[in-house]
Amino acid sequence: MGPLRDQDIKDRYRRDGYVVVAGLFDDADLNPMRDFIKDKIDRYACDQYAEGDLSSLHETEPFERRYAAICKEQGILPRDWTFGSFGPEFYDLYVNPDVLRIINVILSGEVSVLTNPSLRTKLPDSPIAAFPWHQDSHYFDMREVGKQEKHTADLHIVTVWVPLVSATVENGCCWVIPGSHHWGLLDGIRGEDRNVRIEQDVEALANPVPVPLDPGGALFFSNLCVHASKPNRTRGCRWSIDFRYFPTPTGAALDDRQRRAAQFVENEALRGGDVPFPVLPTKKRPGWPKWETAVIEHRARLSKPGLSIR
Ligand SMILES: O=C(O)CCC(=O)C(=O)O
Repeated sequence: MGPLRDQDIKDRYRRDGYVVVAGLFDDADLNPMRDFIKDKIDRYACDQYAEGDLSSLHETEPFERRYAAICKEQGILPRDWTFGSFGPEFYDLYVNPDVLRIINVILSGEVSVLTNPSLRTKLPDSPIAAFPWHQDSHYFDMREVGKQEKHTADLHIVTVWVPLVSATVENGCCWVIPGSHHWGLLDGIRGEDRNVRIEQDVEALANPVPVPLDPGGALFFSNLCVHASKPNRTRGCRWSIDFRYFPTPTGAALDDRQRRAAQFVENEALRGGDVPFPVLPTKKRPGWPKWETAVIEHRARLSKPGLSIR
């Protein structure tokens, strides 16, 4: 099958609430991200080794295995990547012309990027890195455990999910329910494990499908698309990164409700130390140095000790 035409992408996304685009990236686009990860893990291993908390650097392990081997030896299963996700490699991904071409097809208008990506380690057999059925709106709307709020039901936000190693059913690729974005924003609850889950049995409503994906491909899905991921049953990490685009709050095409929701999303991001920036139209986009300065200044104003830049 040849590459998808823009109209196919639009039609599939409208019908299913997601679209898979294979062959979007070259390795040259993804390697800076992998190098960023490798560097952080190397530094972590060296520090832990120097402190006597690791018996070996595990440096002969391949990219997929090294962090898993370190965590296994240390008996830890971190849910999240805690080594930062800010730098030119991330900026370049957010403004990648091929990604933005697809975003323009499915979101259109004035678009900003949310710059707090999830860099996912997805460690072997980690129960907490398997994500129960949810819609991404739940994560925007309910920051705290036990809270039930709905702010973004009428706003269209697009997640871009990018594998850095092959994502397979065995290592816990994403699963989606085609057409579920037509169900509206369902009730969800944020649990003590910080994961949000839809409590009703969505698998009884329609057929979930797995989305295995090789590096180079990307899964684009709507904030209302019901999706999940299952545990990783292999010995390696399932590395991936996902990030999100939303309508720029000042965009001319938004109605009042959408503008309030877009402003809510932007404010929450700012509160967390991130500085979303416009990506479309391109003339409104800041370059890396300008955005870097904005982030450094913003984080200094918030002066939260945990918000290190690198
Ligand atoms: O990467 C995963 O395993 C889950 C991703 C997900 O649920 C999301 O991006 O909202």
